[in-house]
Amino acid sequence: MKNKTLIIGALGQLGTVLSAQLRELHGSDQVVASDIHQQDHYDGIYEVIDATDAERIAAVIRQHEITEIYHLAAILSAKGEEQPLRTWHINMSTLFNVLEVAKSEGIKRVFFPSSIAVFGAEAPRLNTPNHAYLDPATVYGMSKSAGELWAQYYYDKYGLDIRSLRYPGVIGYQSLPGGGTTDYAVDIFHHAVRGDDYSCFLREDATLPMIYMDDAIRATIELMQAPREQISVRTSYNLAGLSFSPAELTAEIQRHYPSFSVSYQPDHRQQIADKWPKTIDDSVARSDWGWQPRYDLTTLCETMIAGLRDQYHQQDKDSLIRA
Ligand code: AKB
Repeated sequence: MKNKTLIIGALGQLGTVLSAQLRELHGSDQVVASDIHQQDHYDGIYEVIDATDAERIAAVIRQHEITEIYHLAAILSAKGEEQPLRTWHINMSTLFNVLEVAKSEGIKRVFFPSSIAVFGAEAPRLNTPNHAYLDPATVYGMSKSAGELWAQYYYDKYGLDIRSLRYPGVIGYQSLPGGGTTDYAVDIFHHAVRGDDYSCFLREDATLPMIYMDDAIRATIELMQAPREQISVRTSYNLAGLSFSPAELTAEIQRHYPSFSVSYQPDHRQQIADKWPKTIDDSVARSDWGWQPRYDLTTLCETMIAGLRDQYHQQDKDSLIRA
């Protein structure tokens, strides 16, 4: 039987690109994208799902005979701190809904994204190992680390084939991140390509783990396609792409835009970044299912700039046509 996939949170930063990629891989009729907002012009099958509503998830699963779920909906690190209890409630209730519905509807495989936010002050900040002590300092990180344990629990207790990655900051031109500590690394490109200066909310030396979108999507699909016996981690796999500081990223962008100027006004997000790893050891993912990133800082910058230039160029053309 063919897989039929449901993506929850398909309009988010990762979901936008993952949905398109899965449609390309499996065919548009095999992928159901969903999010909380109504979409009038969506390029594929689309359903409105508020993931706090378990009944609605179950109804869509039955209607489309779904066999596999990617549950991407969550409130991220920086935004989550504005309303801690609401963040906990949304991140956990949506996960429980997916786990319970997956169990009762006999879903074959579930993907649950975790994050480097699960690490806190007690984990080594350099080459942070997969099995480091977890003491997250944000509600988002707490919800991801609790979620990882629930993933393990559903696997052990009910045999649910749930798989997970601890994403670093994801950088892509196709979609915007919303409410994360690593968002600066996308914003900065938009400013550079538009010819604007940029004010960075992290310190210039705030090195963090990041990954280019194509690598993040490929890792997700490779993990989901790996044979079951190759998956030794049922909490979540560390995933590394590259690591850099805002100053290093700025210098690389300035090779393309020499007059691009960045100032640094660290805010509350710097305190979150201060507790996160600088570099990640993803050797378990590499040895279990062959993970290997492809993008370094040079290729990431070239690809981001080319993608955004095209996008802004197209927008300018569209607005000329409308005028
Ligand atoms: C965030 O900054 O909150 C996210 C993440 C690293 O999980 N991008």
